[in-house]
Amino acid sequence: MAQPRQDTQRKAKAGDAAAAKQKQLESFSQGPENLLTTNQGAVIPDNHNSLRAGVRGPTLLEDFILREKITHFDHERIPERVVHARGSAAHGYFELTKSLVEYTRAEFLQEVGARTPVFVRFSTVAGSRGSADTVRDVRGFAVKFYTQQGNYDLVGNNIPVFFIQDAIKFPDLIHAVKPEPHNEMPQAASAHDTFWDFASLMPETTHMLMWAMSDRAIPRSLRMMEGFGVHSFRFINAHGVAHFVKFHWKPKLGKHGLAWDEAQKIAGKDADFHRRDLWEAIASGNFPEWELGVQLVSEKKAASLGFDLLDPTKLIPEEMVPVQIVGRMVLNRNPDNFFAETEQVAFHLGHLVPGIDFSNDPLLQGRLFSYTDTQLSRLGGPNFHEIPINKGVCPFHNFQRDGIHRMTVNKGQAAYEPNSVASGSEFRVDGGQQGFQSYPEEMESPKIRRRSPSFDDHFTQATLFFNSQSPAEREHIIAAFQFELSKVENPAIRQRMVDNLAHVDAKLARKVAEPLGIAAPDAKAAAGRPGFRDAKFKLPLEASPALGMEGSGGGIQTRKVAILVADGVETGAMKVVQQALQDAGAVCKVVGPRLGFVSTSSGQQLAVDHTFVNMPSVMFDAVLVPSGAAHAKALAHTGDAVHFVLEAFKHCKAICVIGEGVELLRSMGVTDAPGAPAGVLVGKGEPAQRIPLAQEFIAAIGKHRHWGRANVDAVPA
Ligand code: HDE
Repeated sequence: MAQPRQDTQRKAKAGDAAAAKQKQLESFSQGPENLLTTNQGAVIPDNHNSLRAGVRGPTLLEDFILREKITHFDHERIPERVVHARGSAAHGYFELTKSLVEYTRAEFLQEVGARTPVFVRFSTVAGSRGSADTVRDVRGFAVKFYTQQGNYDLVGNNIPVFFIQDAIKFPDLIHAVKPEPHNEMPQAASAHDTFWDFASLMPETTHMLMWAMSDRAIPRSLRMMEGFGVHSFRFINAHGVAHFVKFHWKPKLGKHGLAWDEAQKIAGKDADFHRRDLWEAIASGNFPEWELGVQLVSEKKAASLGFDLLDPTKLIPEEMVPVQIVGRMVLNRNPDNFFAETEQVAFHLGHLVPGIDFSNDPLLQGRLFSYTDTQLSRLGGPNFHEIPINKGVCPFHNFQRDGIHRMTVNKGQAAYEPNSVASGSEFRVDGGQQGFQSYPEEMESPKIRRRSPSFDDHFTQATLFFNSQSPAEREHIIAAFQFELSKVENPAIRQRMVDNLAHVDAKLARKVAEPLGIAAPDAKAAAGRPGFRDAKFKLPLEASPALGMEGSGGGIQTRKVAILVADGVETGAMKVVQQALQDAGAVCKVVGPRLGFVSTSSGQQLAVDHTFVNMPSVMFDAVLVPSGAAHAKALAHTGDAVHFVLEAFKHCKAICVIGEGVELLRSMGVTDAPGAPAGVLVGKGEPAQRIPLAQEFIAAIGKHRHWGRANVDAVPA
């Protein structure tokens, strides 16, 4: 008979678990050593020619080698995820830095220093597998913890709220945002009629729309975005006492977004921008790291928040309930095989461990059904837990048997419980108190299809979010609404949307409406439409600074700096600045007119990493233009080089020019006169000035972007 899990096994060290997981995955990825064979092991004599009747004759049906190869190829695609199809993932570990013993009995959250292996998959939501990384969209942030009590999945997003309050609206939301069904356009974009039609008819989407139109939806890097569990979950401690908990991942590198124009250009120049960035950072030993934070709320406090924490369109402002940091997550290993790991990983909110439980959030409850169900069609049957990336590191036993793709060879006569014929003497193998215990919440209520009135406020937190942004971030939100709605062909939809926005902020709505060829926003018209609710629950704060991103710091670690060069470049000052940048963790690349070398002013050769065309400015965070008269003149006469700097200027990036490099700025109409635009540094390059210039440049890059920079709209890049 199957044995209950042994305590000793559960207490195995987390390090062993990580090694076991690694071994499990390695054994999966081993291939034939030197000879190609069929899947049955027959050595293939010739992998270039099929079996034919004569050198110019027809191919023979008996060529089992050809048939096996092509048959396997014909079937090597599986259905992509219905949402979150495009993803990138990495292995790593979670380390507890503060014990949560007071709140939960989950074993991996007890002992400070305990490490649990993790696999994390980031994703966009709407696009297909091959779509671009930098589209405007929510990002998935799904973490699988391989704990000694079983796998625990925290399947979250990079935005702490959601579009809808009830799972029954999810298929409608996704049908609206996906490419339109008659022509399958547009790909990976919400800027089209059906999305905004749905959104404008469902005012509960408003808070999430504010986030989706903010820079959160175009992250600079997956390594520079926050993650959220979104729903309220429950922690339950060893005494059965429960607290609501909201999960937060806080990136060490700060939270940063791209410029919208830049995001669109990157989508064409390097559709794998985020995937490459994550891969390269890990491959170069710059392991991304997040802190895990929790907001803990007692049942009593939950009742006094002023909004309902079961409503997934609401967040709990950090100023009301502080986020306590309890651990850190480090991603330190790239996958060995994209399909085997990133594609086949199966997340599910129902992968829980004792001590963590659900709440009655109606969106969460609906997700519980969906995730296993979708794997059945995506991964082809009920045995996907046996795929190495999904397999737990602790033993598991039950009497579930057989089915398509079953790998385990279960032995013995009994596949039922209770039984008396298996090797053990027990009749039952229930785990009792050591097993998963649901929170014994009292329930006696009528069956009903109705929203709670406590879900009726659709605007207060949308306003809070808007008020919490810096002036530049607000402008970005306005511009994003304008862009998206300008792509909506039906003016009635545009009108309905701005009417709704008038309930968030009158000025916001007015500005959004300005270029859209519609009437001024009409808050009253919005309020008269079906589905409109505006209960306006009072919040004890006007703004929550934690909701903005500008100035979130994080240093210049892994930031990419382009050093623009042409023949005649003077490298004395350049090398000092470059060294200082590299010492601070930045990655510098020399970008020139051609690959190979340029000659320096002293007749040396300087290696060129990229050309102005193959690695344009949107791939970099900052630009350095060294001195050298001939070089500066050549750059100023090279359209691609001028465009490079103009574009970096327009995207508000830090720019440092040395000596004659200023020619390039002048050719763009930007001068070095006092009051030069924010984040544009001009140095003469004399020896005593080099280090201070480098330091100023590092500080300017550390600000991420100089969003307030004047006159960027006038720049034709
Ligand atoms: Fe998902 N979601 N979702 N979702 N979700 C899926 O599961 C679903 C929701 C999230 O990297 C699917 O395996 C429903 C919220 C992430 O593999 C599917 C509802 C949040 C991922 C599914 C939601 C998420 C998914 C598609 C409303 C943030 C990618 C493939 C009730 C808290 C996981 C799959 C990965 C994936 C259903 C809403 C996050 C179809 C029905 C809210 C990060 O099962």
